[in-house]
Amino acid sequence: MFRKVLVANRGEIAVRVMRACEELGVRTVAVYSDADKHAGHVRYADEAYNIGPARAADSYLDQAAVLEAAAKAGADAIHPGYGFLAENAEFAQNVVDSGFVWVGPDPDAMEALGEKTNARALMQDADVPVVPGTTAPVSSVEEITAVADDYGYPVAIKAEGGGGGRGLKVVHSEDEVEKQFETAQREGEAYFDNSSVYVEKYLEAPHHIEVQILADEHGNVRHLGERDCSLQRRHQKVIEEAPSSILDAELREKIGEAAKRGVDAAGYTNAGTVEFLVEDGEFYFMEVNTRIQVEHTVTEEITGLDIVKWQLRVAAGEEIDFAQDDIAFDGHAMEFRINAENAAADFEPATGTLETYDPAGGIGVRIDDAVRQGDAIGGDYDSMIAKLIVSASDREACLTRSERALAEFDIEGLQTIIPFHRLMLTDKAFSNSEHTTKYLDEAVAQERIEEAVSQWGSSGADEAGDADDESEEAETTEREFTVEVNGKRFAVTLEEHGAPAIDVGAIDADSGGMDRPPQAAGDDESEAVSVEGGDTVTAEMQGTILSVDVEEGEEIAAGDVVCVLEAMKMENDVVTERGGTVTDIRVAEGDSVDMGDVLVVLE
Ligand code: MV4
Repeated sequence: MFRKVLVANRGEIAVRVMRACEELGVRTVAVYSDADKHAGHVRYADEAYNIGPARAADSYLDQAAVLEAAAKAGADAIHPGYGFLAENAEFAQNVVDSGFVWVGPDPDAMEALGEKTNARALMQDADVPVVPGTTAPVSSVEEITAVADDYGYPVAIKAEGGGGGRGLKVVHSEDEVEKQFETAQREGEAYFDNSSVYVEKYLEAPHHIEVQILADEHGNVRHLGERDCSLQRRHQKVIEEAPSSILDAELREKIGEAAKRGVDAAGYTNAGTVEFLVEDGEFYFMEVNTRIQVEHTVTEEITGLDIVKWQLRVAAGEEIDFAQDDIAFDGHAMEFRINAENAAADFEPATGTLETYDPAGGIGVRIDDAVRQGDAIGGDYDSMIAKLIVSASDREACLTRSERALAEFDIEGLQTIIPFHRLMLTDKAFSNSEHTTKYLDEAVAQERIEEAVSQWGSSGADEAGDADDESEEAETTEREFTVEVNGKRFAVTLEEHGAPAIDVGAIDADSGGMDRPPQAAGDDESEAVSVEGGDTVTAEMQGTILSVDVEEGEEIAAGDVVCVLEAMKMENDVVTERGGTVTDIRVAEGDSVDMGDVLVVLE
């Protein structure tokens, strides 16, 4: 086993990986951006290195800085978590070439599966059903209409480098083909630097079923069962569960074996997920995610296996010590992403301070998080505060226990998605497992969401920043300080005897005495989008412009969507708070923007 592992990530997944290291007797190294000096993963690690001198949101993507920290720390392996560099085959190869072990699949397998038509061809050759369509990029309108002639409309045009819904265009009739073909190519170029597209028959109401697999370097491949991730909003998973209610034992066995055949053919090692669309009892390969996923937890709960520990063991060359038949699926588990989002306002990200953070507990409840009360939320990174994972003997018991756990979960100071989860637990389609991937986007009424938020929403969401009212005279003068020496972090405790409490200004009573970085404190801005100087719309976070939805000279009204900003895999509608005439558009599709950048000027 390794001696020391660097985790090239932040937040709950970094802590999740470090917990596995701890149990394996492996020392842990964190990297952090300036915005994250006091973040949970930094607090958890044995040592931590600053890699974020410039643009905070980009720090975790700075390959050279990560490798330099690993060398300084004397780490022998790098775990990428999910997001950031996790599916970057080139980085994986750089890690290996720099003499570290990559805790993930072979870089060549990552590359082979990252190209979608390549993955489709590979799966088809391995006898894994794929959605009918092309297994090579298309270069003409005729190739697209040919697919439609064979299988009928609608068809989907997808970007070769795509995934997560970006670069996906649905075509309902022949006269739309040319326009959507061009749009898909343009989007592929803008988001993935690759204008190649391919075509599939479009399934209208599929379930999203994904199979967890684990493979070692000795030729052993296992599947750890499936997860149902059909409850999604605009391609963002909201609730995930295992097992899926729509598979019977026979289909489960078939889809599990197909996933194993597919990754085996790709020479895959480590953990991974094979995504399928399932419709009318048939399953079709969609894509492979070559990383640990957010929702791996529900599989761990029903199998009793620690997937992250197995990632580390397999990467260290150990052999899987259980047979496929040894894996039992026990009970039912659901994961609820606890996002800082106002579901009633189109799920816009909420920012503020965790005035109260009191997670659920008790039997069947697991919390994966990296925050504590007093932390500032929002702005720099994605909006996930924590994951609540509930397990019970069967789905019905799991639903009941989830209601209990979500009612217990107390977050004050900013709005969260908890009211929406509680609504789903009372929802007939969800509780009967009738929901498909279309359900959230098309069939949940806005009034029901608004009602849920007013019934169960957080208080104090609009009063963030009044921490002064709550600060009291500290009884002890012992305080923790963080010292950074040559880019390495040390915790220091200072005690001053017989002196009054040190006045630390903005620090609130519950924050444990640790100051927070000013750029991460959302205490003067509880809205996701701000209008500064009364006539500009600015970016509230660093990201990429997916689309510009207004034109110069256009009259727009308060609440109109100005553009769509992608940050950390989230698509965010940027809305204007006041109406006016668009006089200047400062960004275009595909542009990178920083927090505070002006997007559009109004008059
Ligand atoms: C599809 C599809 C139906 N038919 N492909 C969305 C994410 C991207 N990875 C692929 N996606 C889809 N591809 C065919 N041929 C429906 C979707 C889809 C979807 C898939 C999984 C979960 C949620 C979804 C929501 C909308 C569309």
